[in-house]
Amino acid sequence: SEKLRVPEALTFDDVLLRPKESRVEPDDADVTSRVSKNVELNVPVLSAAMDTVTESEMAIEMARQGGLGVLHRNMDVNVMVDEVERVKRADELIIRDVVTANPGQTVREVDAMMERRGVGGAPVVDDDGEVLGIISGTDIRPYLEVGDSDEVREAMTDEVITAEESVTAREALELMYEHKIERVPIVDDGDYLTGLITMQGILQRREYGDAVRDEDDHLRVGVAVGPFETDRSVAADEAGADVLFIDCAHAHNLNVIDGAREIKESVSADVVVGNIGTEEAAEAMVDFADGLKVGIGPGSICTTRVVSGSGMPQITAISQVADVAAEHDVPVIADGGIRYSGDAIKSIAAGADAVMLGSYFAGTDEAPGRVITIEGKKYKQYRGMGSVGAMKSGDGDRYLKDDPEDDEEYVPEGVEAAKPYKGTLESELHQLVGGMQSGMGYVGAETIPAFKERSEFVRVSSAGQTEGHAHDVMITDEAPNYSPG
Ligand code: RVP
Repeated sequence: SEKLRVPEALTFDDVLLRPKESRVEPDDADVTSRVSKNVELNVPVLSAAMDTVTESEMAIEMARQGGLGVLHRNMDVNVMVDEVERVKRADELIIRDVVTANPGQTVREVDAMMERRGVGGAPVVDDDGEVLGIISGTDIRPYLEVGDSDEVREAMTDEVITAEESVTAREALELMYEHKIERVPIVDDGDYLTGLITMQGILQRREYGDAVRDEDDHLRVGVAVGPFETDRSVAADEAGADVLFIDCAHAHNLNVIDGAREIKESVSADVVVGNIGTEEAAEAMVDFADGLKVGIGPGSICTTRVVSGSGMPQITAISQVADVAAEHDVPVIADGGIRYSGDAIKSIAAGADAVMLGSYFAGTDEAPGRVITIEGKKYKQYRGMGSVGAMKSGDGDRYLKDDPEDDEEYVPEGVEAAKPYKGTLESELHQLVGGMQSGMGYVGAETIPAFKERSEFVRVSSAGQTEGHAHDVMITDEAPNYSPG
């Protein structure tokens, strides 16, 4: 029958990268890439928009490490705005929420206040915010010995070194060295306080040399929005979101595309549309999308394929979408099903520019949720956004249902689960990216674009698959990047 003449579709375990002549050492492989037309990443990795994976804590750490966190949308719009602002405020060069002292306070009061707020010094301002001086623990100490009636105005340093808004980190640091100070108040042209730069803040930023920042030097963040949530999209955009992700299990739905188009017209942030898994779906949105996200059913907690009987194995899905996207210079994100670093780099070989992971990061400290102990082993909760639990605690229109209160109404396409506790995101990412760089070394490509060009797949049999895993041994020590599936 015609109907049974079906094309084959492949996934991660069906293929391997063909090793090629190389002079590329993994450490030298450059993994800079793009997530959308206007947003570059230093590490081509995103954390999934799931309520057990990405809130501000995860997003902050992802951006610091060079990737991008995508905030989930199981939260009210005002909470989402707060979360975006939290990411934007983290690692700020100029601190806005400055602890200040008043000239009439006693040194003892200021000492207690600085202790409570965890700062080592404070600009002294009058009631209008004009900078009169600066006071630090060093200024206070001798006064504390004498008595507690001394006023800040006597103890403070009144020749304050200040800078303007436009100051760079380097200039601020030079001022600090030159004047042997640790804090530089930022003032406007009337000498009114607008912020503060600290030595500690600058040094902390230096630790994150790979951090991904926007034009204003704030960490970048992605936000998931429903295809019909124009209001949420506008709010996220205004709060400073860099990329909006239309969050939909089947974006090749004409209503969804209409909604996504409307959102794209209402915001200035990039808009990534997904998920899709075919050429035709890509064709239907390349004209307006700033990025395409691929994945119909590959997720570890996803049951879409068994529940609906529909889906597309991920390697085929990525390459189909990428063929179309590349012609229009639209970046592609491979979302779901990545268990090992090898799967991630195979995704790039198939044509993706970046990868999105849920399960891989769900066990880290930065993921929301508590560590639970089951039979002496530590776990963190991890659930599909189409699971009953997640749908009940959100508006759940990724997997459209009528009455959110009625359990029986749900036809879930996801499960609720747990992942072994993993420690820091930084160490997980180190393994993931290190493995991807190894893949680039085996193929002999020094950059992501070169790797996409040069990589080739070979087809693997089930015998080949078995050979690829640890076999015929009893594993005695856990490897940081491998556990037998
Ligand atoms: P994984 O990394 O394999 O855990 O997959 C994560 C991805 O699974 C998410 O980014 C999302 O696309 C998809 N997902 C999330 N919830 C569900 C579901 O309930 N079916 N699927």
